[in-house]
Amino acid sequence: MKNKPVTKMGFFFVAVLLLWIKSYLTYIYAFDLDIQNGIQQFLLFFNPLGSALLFLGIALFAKGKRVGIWIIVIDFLMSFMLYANVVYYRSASDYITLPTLTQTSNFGSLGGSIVSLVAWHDLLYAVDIVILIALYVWNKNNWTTARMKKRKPMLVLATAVMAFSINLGLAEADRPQLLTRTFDRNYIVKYLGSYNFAIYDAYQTMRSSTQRVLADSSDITEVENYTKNKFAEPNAELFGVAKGKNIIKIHLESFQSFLIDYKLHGEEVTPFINSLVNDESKDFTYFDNFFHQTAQGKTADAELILDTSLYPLPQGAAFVTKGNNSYQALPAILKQNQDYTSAVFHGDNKSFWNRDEVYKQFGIDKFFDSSYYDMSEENVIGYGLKDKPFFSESMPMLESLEDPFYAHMMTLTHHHPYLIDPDEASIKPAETGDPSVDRYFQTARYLDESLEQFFNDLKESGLYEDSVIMIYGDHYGISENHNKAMKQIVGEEITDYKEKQLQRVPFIIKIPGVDGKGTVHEYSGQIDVMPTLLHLLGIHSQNYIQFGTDMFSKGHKEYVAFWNGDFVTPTYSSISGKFYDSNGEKITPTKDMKELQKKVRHELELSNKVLYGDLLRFYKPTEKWEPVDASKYSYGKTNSNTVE
Ligand code: GP9
Ligand code: MN
Repeated sequence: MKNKPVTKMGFFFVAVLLLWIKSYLTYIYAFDLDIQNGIQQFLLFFNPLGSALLFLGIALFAKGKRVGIWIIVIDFLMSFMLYANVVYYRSASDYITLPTLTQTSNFGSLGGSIVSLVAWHDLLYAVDIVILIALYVWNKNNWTTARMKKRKPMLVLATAVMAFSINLGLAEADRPQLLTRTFDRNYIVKYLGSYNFAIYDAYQTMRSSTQRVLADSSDITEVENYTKNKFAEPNAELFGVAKGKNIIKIHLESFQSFLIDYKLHGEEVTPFINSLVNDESKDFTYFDNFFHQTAQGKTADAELILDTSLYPLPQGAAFVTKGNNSYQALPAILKQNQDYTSAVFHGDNKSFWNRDEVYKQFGIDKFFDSSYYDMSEENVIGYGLKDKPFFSESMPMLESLEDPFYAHMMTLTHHHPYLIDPDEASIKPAETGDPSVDRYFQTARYLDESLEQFFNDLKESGLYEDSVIMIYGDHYGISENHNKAMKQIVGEEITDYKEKQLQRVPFIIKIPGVDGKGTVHEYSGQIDVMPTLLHLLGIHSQNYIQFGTDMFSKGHKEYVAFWNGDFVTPTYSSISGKFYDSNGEKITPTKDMKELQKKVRHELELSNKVLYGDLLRFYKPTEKWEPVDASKYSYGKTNSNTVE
């Protein structure tokens, strides 16, 4: 029987089909992509098609029989990239990015073990290429030497673009702002595939390195002058009171201050947090005019602001786009000044928000990510580990840290869309008819209960008494898309002014040996936390590049700036360029107000410059400051999680 020869186009479609199947099987078997719904399932299957059509399609422009060679070469390159990711993933549970390729330390640590990471059955990754080569050899003699008519490859590329648009559209519907907010490599691979991820990564890296190349050491001088001038002298009574004390910093996910003392169905929503705020033992100080200052990077921005006293970037998360910058962050400063050990506890994948990269630059010694916790089904909801098992499983790890430590406990359950198992909900939902607003109170109650449980455990372990305990809300939980429901919750129209007022999050602190001040009404924001802590520990902060000021200082600056140039003060606010008095009435700005507006914008610009230009690499804050060596750190339970 005589076989019909395979045409060039036939050959192309076989290649597309094989690459498509191979990629899909790889996604399923080699990566742990945490597929949660039908759309994600479909996209995972669908996304290699667009990439295969696009890249292999380029080969169709070649002349004559070379079409076949080019298809094989491109197919080989794509397969090689896919396979390299598979091998890297086996060791790092992460995908290769350009910065990881250039950090020799990363691949250095992989080098020795690379042999142990490959297996004989990996040859299956080459099966399709062998098939293609065989097909090519058998059929090429039947192919013409002429170039194909442009119409065909153009049609293929147009189909590829269409497939990609459908892919991106569905991905955005399931996960809004997938590309602009730059959350997690895992998400991009899940939604768009590993080939598109590589392009996205290359684009981000190139953009970032141009900004970096254009900066030079003189750029930091203007910033230094500005922050030194803004600096507020420490409060002499409190300077150094917490020197060498353990610090336990608790992140309340999506917790807005309006929850405090709020009553739903006649019940307090967060009775435990309320008891700290209205503290009778007078241990705690609560700042009720404290604002979150985060932008698109949400949680990651809150972490950035609190640990570096820099503003978030207007686009994307600096944790991701500036994850390889040099930083002079709190963990490293505490280590270098008072030999602190730093640790982050969080029941989510370590690569979320690029934490496993940026934490190295912060000098964070240990990162207890989801690989350290029991992530079985009953323990997990929404994004990750439920807060109650999170806190209880964290206890032994917390106790294992060497003193003094700076420990950051990051909760997660009280996160949009505020899912909770019915048997764990101890308060009825609100009744606005907007499901996420209604459930917001239930997960807040759950968080409150988990915090009480953690406090009891801390007391039992003996860690409570002598530690600084600091609690903060990371960002809003109810966005302006829910203003209709929020009107019912707070009992008034959510105007632009009111919306800004709702950006308050709690800041609550206990300093051992110091009486709490009850509720303090001073205006402050997340940017002020780092200098405040440094001064409590007896470390002068004026030499570090910081945009905030010590909240306990008499010279504390009472304006809170937001990434877009808005700001609030105790007497007036500026929102989208308009000015309001403290009753929310529009006012004509005075000269002073306009001046502050200018100053705020300038301040934000300087902070952005630091991040865009990676300017801290040029700056030596103190004589003995040693730049952080990222190669000393690695995270995740499978790796050695130590710094020494
Ligand atoms: C995920 C968690 C949530 O690890 O930090 O991030 P968010 O969506 O709040 O930025
Ligand atoms: Mn968050």
